[in-house]
Amino acid sequence: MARKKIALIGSGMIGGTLAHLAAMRELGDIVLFDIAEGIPQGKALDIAQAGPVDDFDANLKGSSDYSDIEGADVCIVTAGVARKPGMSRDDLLGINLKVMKSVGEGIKAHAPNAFVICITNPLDAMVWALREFSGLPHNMVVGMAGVLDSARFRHFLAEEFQVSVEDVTAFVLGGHGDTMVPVVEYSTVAGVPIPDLIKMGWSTKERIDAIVKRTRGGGGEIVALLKTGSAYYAPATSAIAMAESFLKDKNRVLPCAAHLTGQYGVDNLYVGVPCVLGAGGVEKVVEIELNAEAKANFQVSVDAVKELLDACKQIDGSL
Ligand code: TXD
Repeated sequence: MARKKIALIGSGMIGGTLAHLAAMRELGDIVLFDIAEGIPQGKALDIAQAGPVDDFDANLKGSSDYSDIEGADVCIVTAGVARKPGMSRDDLLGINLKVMKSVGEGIKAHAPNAFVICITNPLDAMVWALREFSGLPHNMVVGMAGVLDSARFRHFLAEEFQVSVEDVTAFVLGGHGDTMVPVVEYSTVAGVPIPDLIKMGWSTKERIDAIVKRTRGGGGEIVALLKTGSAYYAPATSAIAMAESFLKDKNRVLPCAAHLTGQYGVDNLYVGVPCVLGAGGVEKVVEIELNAEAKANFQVSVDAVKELLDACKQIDGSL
């Protein structure tokens, strides 16, 4: 059986980390693509030279030519400009929309059967635009944000409860970052929901509220510390979990920015919801009954995404 092919469009901090993780896990052969001269080739060679030490077999190629992504099974898109300190995700809109156009056209021409994971910010708008420009089926194009946001939430909760991160699950909905909606009733330690843990004296509502706030600002906290660029280890790890669920048909239930067609009362928008990811891409959207507070917060998120899409349509009349 031929190896799977993974195309990484954008070979910056997240793209390079994705390549390293995909190679170490032997998910397939890897093409690093970038418009920056020499970067994808240099990273491909560097990671390939880790293979003999770490015992992984993967062919890695760096390229600035879309024909090299031909027939890719998975494309992970990080191409664009990363957020700098003081810059909001939305400031990135104009620049990254143009990037999505060229990437979408490249995927359409060379990897129309791929499962596409978009990471570029502002995420919920970029994944929508990328789908439009690529013309791929909606179930095969998703955005990565929820796995990262829920991982941040789980990390902070595990610290709060002094338990292993393995046993903390988090249920998050909505847009990336600022407008994410953690549903605490469905977030648990080994199946015990957070409200019950509060009743048991493991934490307080105030402390959980502070954790939710910190999670929403999790990206900005790292940007402020790094000073140049944004987070990349956890974002790359999160996208690899999604790619792996597709490639191995694992049917993992992961929060993704998915195209909604009426679920949660939303039509024709990409918003973060839990999805079953398998060989068919998004195989199912998990739709739960929301309480009034979560519903209101989710609506804020949906409105923010709508606003971004309107701005995209203003910039590019073809959308
Ligand atoms: O949860 C999430 N979705 C995110 C999103 C979490 C963290 C960071 N997030 C966003 O991912 C971030 O705001 C950026 O929009 C992307 C990529 O972040 P990264 O840290 O990898 O950015 P880099 O290092 O600047 O890499 C971007 C690369 C860089 O090498 C450029 O030369 C390249 O993109 N680039 C392009 N490649 C191909 N084609 C075009 N047109 C292009 N333009 C720039």
